Amino acid sequence: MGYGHIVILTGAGISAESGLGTFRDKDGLWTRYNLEDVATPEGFARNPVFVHEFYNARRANLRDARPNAAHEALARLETAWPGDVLIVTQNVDDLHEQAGSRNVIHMHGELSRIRCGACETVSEHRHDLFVDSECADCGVAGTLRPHVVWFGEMPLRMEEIFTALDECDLFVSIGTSGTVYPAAGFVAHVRRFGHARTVELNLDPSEGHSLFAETRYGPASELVPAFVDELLKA
Ligand code: BJW
Repeated sequence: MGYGHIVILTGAGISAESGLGTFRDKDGLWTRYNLEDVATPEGFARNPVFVHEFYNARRANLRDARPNAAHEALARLETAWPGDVLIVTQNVDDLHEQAGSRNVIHMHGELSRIRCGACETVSEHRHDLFVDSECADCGVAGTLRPHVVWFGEMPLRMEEIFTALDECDLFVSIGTSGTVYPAAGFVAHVRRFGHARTVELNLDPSEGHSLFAETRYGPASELVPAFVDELLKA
């Protein structure tokens, strides 16, 4: 099938087999941490030391993580496909880029970047961050935070994402529980305003599974390469 514009939404499940924990599964991050404490601006204001420790540990895990067969298959698709392939990821890891994907939007930010609250500069930072760390750009101390999107904050590049959703003719959702908006609403948006084939690839049915025209369940490292092979052979 000649899809001109493919949009692929990914979530924590695609990186689970690379050893990065998901949020809501058994043993997920939200079973060990209260999300109000570590993933809201209010939690950061209350206890920045604790939030920095949480993200320092996540950054350390990411240093050892490598892409799995699912990330690699999506990179292969982008290279081989004659039309556009856009990955919109909710993940803050860089495993899509490590696998070779180039057209990636990190709507919830990136673990390897930090942002200064004083000068707004976003810079690469792959090591620990502390409450008294100084901004390399403006020199002010105590203003740096992880460049991630917390609850109550606006996800990044939303205009570009909605334009791509409106234009796409294939929308695939991989490894997300479909519980966090606005990403959880993308499939409904595509069905309402677009014309795309909608496919869910996940370990278990997501919250919005009934909105997808097609669903397949199993580990991403098996489902995604098989799905990409089907697209490339069609
Ligand atoms: C496998 C697998 C394997 C396992 N293979 N699969 C209604 C409308 C709009 C907004 C709201 C609304 N109601 C409430 C809101 C506000 C709120 C929200 O959604 N709350 C809900 C809890 C109800 N949303 C926000 O505040 C967002 N901002 C916002 O809405 O701004 C206003 C706005 C409105 C409208 C348009 C535009 C803007 C911001 C949300 C920020 C989320 N931040 C986090 C943390 C990021 C930093 C960090 O990583 O620390 O993002 S929370 C966390 O959840 C993280 C994830 O990206 C996100 C989604 O999680 P994900 O990826 O789905 O992971 P899991 O663990 O939930 O699921 C894993 C899945 O994988 C499971 O299904 C497994 O089965 C599967 N799996 N192993 C395949 N091997």
